[in-house]
Amino acid sequence: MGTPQQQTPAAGIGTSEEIEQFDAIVIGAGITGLYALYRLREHGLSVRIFEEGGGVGGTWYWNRYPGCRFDSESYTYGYSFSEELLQEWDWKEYYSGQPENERYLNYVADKFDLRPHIRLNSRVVSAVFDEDDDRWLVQLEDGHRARGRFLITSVGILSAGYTPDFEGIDSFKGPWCHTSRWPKEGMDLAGKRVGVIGTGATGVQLITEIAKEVAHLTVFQRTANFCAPLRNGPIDDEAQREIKATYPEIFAKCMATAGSFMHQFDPRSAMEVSPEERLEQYERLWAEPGFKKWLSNFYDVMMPGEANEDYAEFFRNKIRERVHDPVVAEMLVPKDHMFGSKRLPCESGYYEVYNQDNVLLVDVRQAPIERITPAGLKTSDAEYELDVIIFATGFDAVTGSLNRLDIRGIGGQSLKDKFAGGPRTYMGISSAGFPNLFTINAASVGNFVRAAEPLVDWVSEAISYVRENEFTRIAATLQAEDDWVNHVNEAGAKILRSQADSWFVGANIPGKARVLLTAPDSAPVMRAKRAEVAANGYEGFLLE
Ligand code: N01
Repeated sequence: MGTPQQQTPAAGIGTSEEIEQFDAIVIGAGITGLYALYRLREHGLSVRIFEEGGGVGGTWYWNRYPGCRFDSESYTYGYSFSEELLQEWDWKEYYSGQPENERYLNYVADKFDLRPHIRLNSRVVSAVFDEDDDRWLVQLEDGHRARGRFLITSVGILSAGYTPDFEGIDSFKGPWCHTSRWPKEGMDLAGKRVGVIGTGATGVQLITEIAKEVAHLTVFQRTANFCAPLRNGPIDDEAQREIKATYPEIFAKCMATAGSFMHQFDPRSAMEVSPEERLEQYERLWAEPGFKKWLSNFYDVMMPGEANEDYAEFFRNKIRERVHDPVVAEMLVPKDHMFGSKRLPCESGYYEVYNQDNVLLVDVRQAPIERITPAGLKTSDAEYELDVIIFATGFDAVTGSLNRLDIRGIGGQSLKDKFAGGPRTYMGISSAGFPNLFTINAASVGNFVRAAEPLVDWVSEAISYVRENEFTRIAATLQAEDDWVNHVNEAGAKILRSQADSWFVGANIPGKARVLLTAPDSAPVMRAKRAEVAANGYEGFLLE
C-alpha cells in the first residue's frame, strides 16, 4: 500500500497552508469513488477521496427522500469484488431502500478500512493541471489543497440536482427542497399541503410514499411517464441462501447483457408471434418484479417501431385500469414518447394515489408554472396554496457534476468550456489536453455498480501501466476523441434512449446541448473495446 508523501497528524487532514501529496485524488465517495479508492490502494498508490457530503454513499447519501430505493435487484447492485463481502451482507429486500443502501456503503467503507483515506465535508472547487510537474492541484472550498498525479472524477452521473429557475422562489413562506438535497433530519409533511413538481423516477417514488401522510398533495406534471409495478418484497432465509450460493451465475448473467441488468431479451420479435401469445407474454412479465417488463420482453419492443407501440398501448391500458377518474387516467397516460426511451420508473401503488380524495394532478404542460408565490404556486390558469414545495425536477446529468468543478487542463483550458457542446472524451474516460484525468462518471451506463467495477479496474490498470513504464502523462489523443465523439453522435442517434426529451440527451436542461451523454454501446461492447485498447498498449492515448 502506498502512503502519502506528506501527511498531517489528524487523520491525514491538512490545513490550508500545506499541500498534501498523493498519487491519486478521487472526487466523490459514492459507489465508484469507494471502489476506486480500494482498487488504487491495492495497486500500491496513495489515494485521497474528497467528498462534499458529510458521509459516504454518493447518490445513496444525498437522496434521502421518502420512497427512495433501488429499481435493480439488490443482489445485482452490490460490489462483486469481495467474496467475503458478498457472503457477509444480507440484502433484506429485493429492491432495497435508501437507508439500507447507505448502510451497505458505510459497511464497505469500514470493512475495507477506507475511511482514513476519505476527507468528508470537502467540496472541491477547482483542479488545475500543473504542466511543470505533471500533477493535478486540487483546491477545496475551505482553502485546503492537495496535489496528485492522477485525478478521478467519480462525481456521479445524476448528482447535480436541477431546480428550475422559477420566479419568486425566495418569496415562498414555507420550506422547499430538491429531492437530492432532502434534509437529513427529514421534512415534516404530516398534515401539510404539499406540492411536488416532477413525475420522473424520483417523483413517482416520492409521491407514492408521501401521499400516505400529507393533508393534501398537488402533483405538477409536465410529462406523463410509463411506470411499472416494482413488486418489491422481503428476501427470506431460503432465498438469501440461494442468492449467496449463486452470485457467480448472477453476475455472469448481468455481465452478458447490454445494460448489465440480469434480464435478457427474448430473441423473438413481438410481431412474429400470434396476438394471443404476445399478450400472454406481456401479462406474464407484468406480474413479475422489477425491470423484467422492460428488459426481458421481445427484443423489438426496445426498438422504435410497431412492437414498441404495441407494448406501449398495453402499458397505457394498465394505467387506465388503475385510475378511477377517466380524465385523470388520460392525463397519466404517456402519449408523447416511445416506451423505453426514458428510464422506466418502478412504482409501488403510484397510480392508485390519484384515486385518493386529497390528491390533485395538475397538467403544467397545458398550463405552465408561472411563478412561486409567498403562499404557493401559480400556473397560467390557477393558483395553488401550499405549505411545502418539493422539486423532483431531476438532474443536470453527467456534465453537470463536472461543470461544478473548475477543471483546467493544458494551457489553462477549461473542461466546462470544452464540454459545452456535449462531453468530448474518448470512451467517456479521458479528454485530450487533460492528462491523467479520468472522467469516470461520464462512462457508466445501465446497472451502475456492474458498469463501475470493470471501469475502475480498467482505469486502475491503465494508471499502473503508466507508473510501471515511468510515463508521467496519459491522455486521449485528439484523433481518438474526435472519432469517439462522431461514433457517439452517429450510433447514438439511432438508439431508443436518444429519442425522448430526457436527461439521457441533456434535453431536460434549458439551453443544454442535445447529445447522448453516455456511450451508445452495450456494456459488453464497451468492456471489449477497453480491453482491446489496453492490449494494444493504450491505443488512442498519448503516453508521455
Ligand atoms: O429526474 P427526471 P428524476 N416544470 O429528469 C419535471 C434515476 N433514478 O430525478 O419530463 C415542470 O427523470 C420533468 O418533466 P419533463 C433514473 O435513472 C433512479 O425523476 O421534463 N416540470 C420530469 O417529470 C432516472 O431516470 C431511481 O417534462 C419539470 C421531472 O421533473 C434519473 O434518476 C430513482 C420542470 C424530472 O424527471 C432521473 O430521475 C430515482 C419544469 N420546469 C431516480 N423541469 C431508482 O429507482 C423538470 N420537470 C434507482
